[in-house]
Amino acid sequence: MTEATPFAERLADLEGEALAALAAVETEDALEAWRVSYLGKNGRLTGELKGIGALTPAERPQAGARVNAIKAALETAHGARREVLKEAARSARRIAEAVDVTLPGRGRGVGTAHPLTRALARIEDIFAGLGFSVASGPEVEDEFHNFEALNIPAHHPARAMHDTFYLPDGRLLRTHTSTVQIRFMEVERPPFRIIAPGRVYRADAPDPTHSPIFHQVEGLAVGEGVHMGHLKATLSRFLEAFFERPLTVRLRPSYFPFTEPSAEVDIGCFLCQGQGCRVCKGTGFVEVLGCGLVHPRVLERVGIDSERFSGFAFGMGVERLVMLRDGVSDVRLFYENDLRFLASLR
Ligand code: 2NM
Repeated sequence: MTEATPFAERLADLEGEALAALAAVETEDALEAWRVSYLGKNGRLTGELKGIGALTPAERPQAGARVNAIKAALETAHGARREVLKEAARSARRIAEAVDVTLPGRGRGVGTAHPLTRALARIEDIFAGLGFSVASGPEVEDEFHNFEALNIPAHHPARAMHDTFYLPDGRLLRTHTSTVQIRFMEVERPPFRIIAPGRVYRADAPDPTHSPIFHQVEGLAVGEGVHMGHLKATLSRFLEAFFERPLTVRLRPSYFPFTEPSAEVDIGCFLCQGQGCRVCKGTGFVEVLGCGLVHPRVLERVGIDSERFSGFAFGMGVERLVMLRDGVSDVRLFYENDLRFLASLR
């Protein structure tokens, strides 16, 4: 039998069509659909195998052999196509997962201390250079250490509920760190020089210049013959070191219950060189802290002989000093944890 029978021709067409379709298969799903369509139980080639029964007995062996040969060829082609697709998938994954080792790394942000923490450390350093050591004490206090011992009488406006946070048991959150100095003087004898840095609390509504929590550094030096000259020299040295420039320092008479005499300390405005600007409100001077000679009653209250000893004291707001030095216009920025602000300060 040399002439192609219709059956043989159909088989040849089927094989050609199957191989062409296989070459167009691009996905694993399409490959499986192809296998089911040609080689599956109800597939086209299986259908031809069943059709052999309709041929004459003489034609059957050759036709059967032909179907089996095509089946083997299609199976081989299917296996080869599967390998091609798998390799293409592997290759695509390699490209997708490739690491470009030439890319610059993502920088790790390096943390720093909070600007107020840095300012406190700087202030402590400067005063250490002037012979002061650091004292500390509790933030929850009693009325004696916060008011009475400081010569602030029972009905003084500073004691009012609207200025002071009281606890239900009558204790309070310290409104200044003078409490620490009272506690220090209760147990130590002069001469001494100390500063008391720390958090203080006042029942103020927050605004650009008020925060219910802020930081103070109060100072105290007690000895024989301590006078206003020592006070002014100490504060001038401190202020010029802190602001890192020569300054005009002015003491202006004032009043505090715990010092006599008392003074406000002004510095010549370094923004306008005394010409008058928004910061100094046209006066040429900016108030930076309060000070005075410790009231004899305060010394006597803690058992220090005010005939023999005298002392100077001062108190400053740390936020206020940093705001002036670094041009910060709102005290609340220190507590909002906005890194754009915090990292912008030196
Ligand atoms: C200030 C102003 C003036 C002060 C007084 C004392 C103490 F405890 F010795 F009496 N400590 N700090 C004082 C004096 C504080 O702050 C504006």
